[in-house]
Amino acid sequence: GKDMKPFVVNFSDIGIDFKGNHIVRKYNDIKHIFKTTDPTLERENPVIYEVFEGPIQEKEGELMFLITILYPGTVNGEFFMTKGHYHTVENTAEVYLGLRGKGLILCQTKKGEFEAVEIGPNKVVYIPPFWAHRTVNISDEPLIFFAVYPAHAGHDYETVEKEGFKKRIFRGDNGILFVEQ
Ligand code: M6P
Ligand code: ZN
Repeated sequence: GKDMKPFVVNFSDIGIDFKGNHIVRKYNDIKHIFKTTDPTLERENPVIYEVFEGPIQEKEGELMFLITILYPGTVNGEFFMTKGHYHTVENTAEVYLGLRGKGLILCQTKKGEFEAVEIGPNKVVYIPPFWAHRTVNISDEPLIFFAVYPAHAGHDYETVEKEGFKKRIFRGDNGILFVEQ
């Protein structure tokens, strides 16, 4: 806002003096997004991903920025992934910059268009307005990326929960498998 001054966030200080919001999603919080369930994961309830949001107000004119760490693993072969969302203010875009690991961003529109694009170091992904987005870690290391979007965009999880994404991503014998939901 008007009273803000330029500032720097050192994401290598995460856990030490990080000032923003820290969101942690564990397996049991999000297990319904996967095709199958895994009793071992239910018991151990590992962190699937965590998000460190910049200390930014969710209002028009501001830009929210964050770092996401999506851990490696599968639920019976289906790679760990984020819940995924449309923006509540649908006419808002988002940019991702890959920092570590390798993943896919699944994108789809309410009209039924679907695209999967790669994310990783040196890759910037542009998600246009009106496209839902979900991130999948297809590597064996944590997938870490930076994201920025208009701070007033909001998260619409309901539509994705109702309709799902067109495709699910599984570990295959030689690479990855796209499975129609
Ligand atoms: C990215 C951004 C965030 C989002 C996070 C986790 O970093 O798109 O806005 O919160 O991924 O994804 P989700 O909110 O769908 O669980
Ligand atoms: Zn978003």
